[in-house]
Amino acid sequence: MDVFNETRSFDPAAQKMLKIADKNNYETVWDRLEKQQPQCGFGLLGVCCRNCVMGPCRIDPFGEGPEKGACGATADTIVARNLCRFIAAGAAAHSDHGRRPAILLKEIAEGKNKNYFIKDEIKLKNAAKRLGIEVEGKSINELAKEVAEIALNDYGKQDSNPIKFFQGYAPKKLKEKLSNLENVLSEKLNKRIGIIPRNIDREIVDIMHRTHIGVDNGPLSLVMQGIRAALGDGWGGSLVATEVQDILFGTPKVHSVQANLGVLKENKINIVIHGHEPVLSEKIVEVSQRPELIEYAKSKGAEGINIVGMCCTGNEILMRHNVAIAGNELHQELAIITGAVEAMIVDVQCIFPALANLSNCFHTKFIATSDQAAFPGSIHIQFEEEKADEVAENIIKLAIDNFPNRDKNKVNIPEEKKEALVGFSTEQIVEALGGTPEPIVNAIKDGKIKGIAGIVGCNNPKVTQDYFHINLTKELIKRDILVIGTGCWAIACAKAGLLTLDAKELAGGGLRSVCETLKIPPILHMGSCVDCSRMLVLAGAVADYLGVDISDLPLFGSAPEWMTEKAVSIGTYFVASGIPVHLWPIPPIMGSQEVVKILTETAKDVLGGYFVVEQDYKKAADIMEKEIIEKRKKLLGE
Ligand code: SF4
Ligand code: MSK
Repeated sequence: MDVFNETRSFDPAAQKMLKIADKNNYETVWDRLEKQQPQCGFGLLGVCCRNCVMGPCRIDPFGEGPEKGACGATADTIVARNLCRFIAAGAAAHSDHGRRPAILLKEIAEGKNKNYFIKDEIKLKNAAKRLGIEVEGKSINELAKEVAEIALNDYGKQDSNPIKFFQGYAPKKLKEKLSNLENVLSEKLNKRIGIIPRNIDREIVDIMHRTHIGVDNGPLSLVMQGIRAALGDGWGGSLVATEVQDILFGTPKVHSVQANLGVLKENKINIVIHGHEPVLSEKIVEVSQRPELIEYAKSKGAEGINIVGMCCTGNEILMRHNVAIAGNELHQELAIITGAVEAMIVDVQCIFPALANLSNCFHTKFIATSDQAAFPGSIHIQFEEEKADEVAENIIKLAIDNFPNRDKNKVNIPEEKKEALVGFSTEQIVEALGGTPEPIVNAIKDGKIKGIAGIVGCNNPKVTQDYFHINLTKELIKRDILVIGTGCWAIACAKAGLLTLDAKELAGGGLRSVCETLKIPPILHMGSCVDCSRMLVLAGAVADYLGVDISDLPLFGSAPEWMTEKAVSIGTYFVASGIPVHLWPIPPIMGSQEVVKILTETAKDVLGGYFVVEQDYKKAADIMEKEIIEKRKKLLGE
């Protein structure tokens, strides 16, 4: 038994690969994190400020050192500003992701891009209706152009009206609640407070402006702008990404795929696609199926081409195609260490720059493709939508040409892989329910299901990989709580064999019977990080159906192994939409009692959602279950 590596990862495939890494001195994220210890206490508490060069300043949390920065900023101001910048970066990453498919949709509609076409016309029409576009008598291209223009206008308009995506998709009571809250807080603080997003980009720029030295110093005012930017992500940028990607590449449908490093094939050209945006990965999947490329692969001694995903680009192609997923975030280095990867293709977000050095220990070509993301030591092949087919073909050929360079003595593919039922878009869930949320609502009313938990987020080497994800999920379904989610959590569940109909055996009796009736697993994979918007839309649909606010529903969110700034934005828009959220590890806010109070207490009073931190999965499940039971009782008037 390798106890050391068992504390690093809960996944047997990862444990095996870590052993190989240790033996051969291949450095991984766990090694580098260890070298960072002890980490800076000021940073962990969020009390250091580098927002001007009178600093850096830091506040002594024990009251023995400075209580203020050189400009006079207190710990409350500094923590709130840092939190806002975290949210801004997360919202920017998601929202900028959404911009790309929106531009592409417009170009397709105008006949400027012939490499892509619109796959889901029904989704396009539904989106158009939501956005208030008259659908009758218009061609698909006309509708596509109007939808794309509304999306792009939501990024760039200068008036103060709510963004159209929020107006068209958010449930009625949420809109009313946030609008009232703007008035109440403006009066209370004697200063105008805006919460409803006016423009996806502007709310992010606004944060960067107000967190500049000498602008906004009020913790509540700052946090509210953080909330506004996060709402511009959840009901804006991320939603644009999900909706437009579904229009372009198809709304996911339920199907089965395989998950974990065992999906790499000894006799095939293995290409791992890692990152977040599906615009290139869709092309790679499509082009890799061309007979002439398969023949070319065979001419190099391989049996074919094996495209697999990693992280959220992996989730995007897994949701829409029968493409296996090699792993979640902490698997990215381990995939290379199998020695069987001809090419690791990356775009943006969550990609370790360390992959460049590591791939030098193997024959793997580490190929960067985004103009936004340089990886020193990588091969850069610039992706452009107008040349998508050509770029995809070049990348695949490079991988094929690399196959003869594979060193068979270095190949170690673990056998672990599991079947997973995936593709639970909101549309597929509603279809499984027979076209209305009624069966789920009835199951909650009858007490067969207590409520729903949405789990999101990453891996973080500070937490044993997948341990919290798997155990919390099992604990919740055992307690008759249906679990839905996205991102690296979903991949963790897929690797653990939890995304199957058989997983109902791990569920409580009530949930099991619902799964049997609806023929769904008790744990539903809803997609990538940006697809957290699917959960919002689903929650909104149920709230509107019942005529209540989202905060009245028995829902709870969790990000049990989070690490990215995007996860903070997701958690914040869940909370702002009325869903309480559990987090582990602790976010860097503990240096300000006031900010902690706003996020854990004030938010609960005014939004219905709030944050809670808990390290133990059983205690986290207790907290979630207790709240869900209370909400359910209240909803039923019990
Ligand atoms: Fe220090 Fe204030 Fe500058 Fe921050 S903004 S670094 S607290 S002087
Ligand atoms: S990839 S944001 S580590 S979920 Fe979306 Fe995974 Fe978190 Fe990146």
